[in-house]
Amino acid sequence: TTKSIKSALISVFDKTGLEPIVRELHKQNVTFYSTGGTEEFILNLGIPVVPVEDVTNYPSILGGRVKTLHPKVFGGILNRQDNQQDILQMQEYEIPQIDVVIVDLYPFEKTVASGASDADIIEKIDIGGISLIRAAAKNFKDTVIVPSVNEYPLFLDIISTQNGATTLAQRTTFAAKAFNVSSHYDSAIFNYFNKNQEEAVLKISETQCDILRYGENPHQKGFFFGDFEKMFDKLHGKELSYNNLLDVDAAVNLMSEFKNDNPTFAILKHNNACGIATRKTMKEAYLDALAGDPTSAFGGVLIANGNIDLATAEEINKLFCEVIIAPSYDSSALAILEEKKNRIILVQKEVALSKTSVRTCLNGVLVQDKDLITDTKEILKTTTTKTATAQEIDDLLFASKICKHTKSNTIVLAKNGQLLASGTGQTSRVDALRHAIEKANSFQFDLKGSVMASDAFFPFPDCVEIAKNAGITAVIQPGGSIKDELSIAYCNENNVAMVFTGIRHFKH
Ligand code: 93A
Repeated sequence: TTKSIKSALISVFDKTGLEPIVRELHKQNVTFYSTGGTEEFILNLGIPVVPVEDVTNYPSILGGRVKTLHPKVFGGILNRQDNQQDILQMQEYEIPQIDVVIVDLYPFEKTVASGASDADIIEKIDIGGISLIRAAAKNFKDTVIVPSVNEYPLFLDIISTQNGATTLAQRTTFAAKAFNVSSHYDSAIFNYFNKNQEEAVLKISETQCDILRYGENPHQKGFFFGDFEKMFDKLHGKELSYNNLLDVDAAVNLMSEFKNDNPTFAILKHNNACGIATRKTMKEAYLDALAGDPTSAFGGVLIANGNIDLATAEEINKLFCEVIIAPSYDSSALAILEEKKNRIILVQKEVALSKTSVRTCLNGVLVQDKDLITDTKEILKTTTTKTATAQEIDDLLFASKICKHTKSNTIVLAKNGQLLASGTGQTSRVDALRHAIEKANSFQFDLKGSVMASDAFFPFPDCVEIAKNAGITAVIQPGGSIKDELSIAYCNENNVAMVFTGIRHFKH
């Protein structure tokens, strides 16, 4: 499985570091094939080289777009040396054997970063080079691929210590590097074409990894694989922690439900909303979000669906909070918010959120579509004789959006565009409801005329009964229990309106 190199095809954009390789291979009597600029470079070293044009009997055409793309070149790379048919065809078509391919691609990413014109960027999409890389890597049993300048030192070391020979293991390693180069290159091109973010993608990139201070707790290591800067401009504050990132994720997902609504402000703790309100001004929205649970708000993550002005910032400044997220800030507001050294201030950019979620499970991963259905007026089915009032419908939909982004089992209580309380992450729905009522009462909310949202159906009529007794007048839930009728009957007897959505919103 050890192969010695007798011929090399070299086509590199960046000629840096090429000379010692060419000289070493030349010492070992290797025949060189090369493209325009690289050929000139080798000739200038006083070393003979065969132009690819002489192999293909074809000039470089279309301004260099087609140089190496030819069966004589790819045949020389892709033929299997233990395949009789391949050997015969190599003779029949006079295809030269190519033992090593050395490529350095057109610098696509650098060209994009330089702010070059679209036309210049497109010309930097390497087609021939990437094909050479993939072909040689596919045929790693016979061919060595050196897919970028970064691999020159390793390759030089191998050929000079092993007399121009490579082992199968070494060629396999180079092939892996090659596909890393080609997949990274195509991802960069994808990102360029997708700059308007029409394709929201989940990206787990090993090149974009932030080492976090620690994981969920100080004794756990933590990393973030992703492009935070693509989604946020960080204006101020300390480094984001693992838990901050999770809260920021929960916050932007929650707030995406209220994007086009009146000023809306939410406060999150442990990935759940502890306060959220929609009002005429951002300051009112903040104050009513805070009123939802001023105790939990301490150290929370804050998010607004619109600009944060001075009046809002003055109120926020009274609270100790970890992170503030908004699409924009008045400069006077920023000046105040930046007074606290550690407070993290983020500008959320207009970037689409991935439509997929991933989490580890049993030494594997669970991947799923995110819950992208938002309950709307159109899907509501009234199941009771009492129909919900217009205000109640608004509140039911408001509560259901919060419910969708709260850990199951959950019950959300709301009134007049304000979260009054929620029960989150309980093992029983009754517990979630009891907890929510107790919480709302503890903050002196009057639950009379408030509404209740449930992330899943009621298996028994106990929840509607407890809700009614607390003053709740309208309920939204998916429905679908075999005992739905019991809950409906209770509501009918007690003048409660209930709508079904048909859509469950578990979040675990
Ligand atoms: O425009 S290309 O996609 N068409 C080709 O057929 C081709 N073959 C090699 N670009 C092509 N290359 C690239 O040319 C190589 O990847 C390398 O980056 C560059 C080397 O050109 P030169 O030797 O003329 O400097």
